[in-house]
Amino acid sequence: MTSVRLALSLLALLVAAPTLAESYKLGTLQIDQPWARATAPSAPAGGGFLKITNTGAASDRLIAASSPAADIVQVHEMKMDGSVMRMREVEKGLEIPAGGSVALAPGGYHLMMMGLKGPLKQGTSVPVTLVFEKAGKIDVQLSVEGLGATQPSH
Ligand SMILES: [Cu+2]
Repeated sequence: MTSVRLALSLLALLVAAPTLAESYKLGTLQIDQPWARATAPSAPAGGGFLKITNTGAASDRLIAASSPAADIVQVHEMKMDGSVMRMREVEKGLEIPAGGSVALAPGGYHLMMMGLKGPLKQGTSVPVTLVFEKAGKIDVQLSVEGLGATQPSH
């Protein structure tokens, strides 16, 4: 009972909190809370995160991404290689299953912005174009959170 009440009050808090990051709709896809982690001045790359929900009856794939803030944007996955965590580009794009959702979050799938043209500064936003195999293109704004942020601050 106590935990239910706690969960409910947390939920109320979340609902009441102002949201900085937006939600976007593209066909049957919904993109929630796009954000990026601030980078140190000399960092060559930065990570972008968001959640993609597919309310449609057919799966789709995130096949490409780009941003004016970076030379290249790739969709990466984290994989254990023995005892070492490595990341690499997702082959053939990231599947968004019909009726399902995929989270790009620290420690897992992420957008890797490589060849940054400048540091990502907290409180700013980074425009990114996402390209889906079926749904097409959409421009989203990643809100930049603090250096060590593991999730959006709001
Ligand atoms: Cu990466």
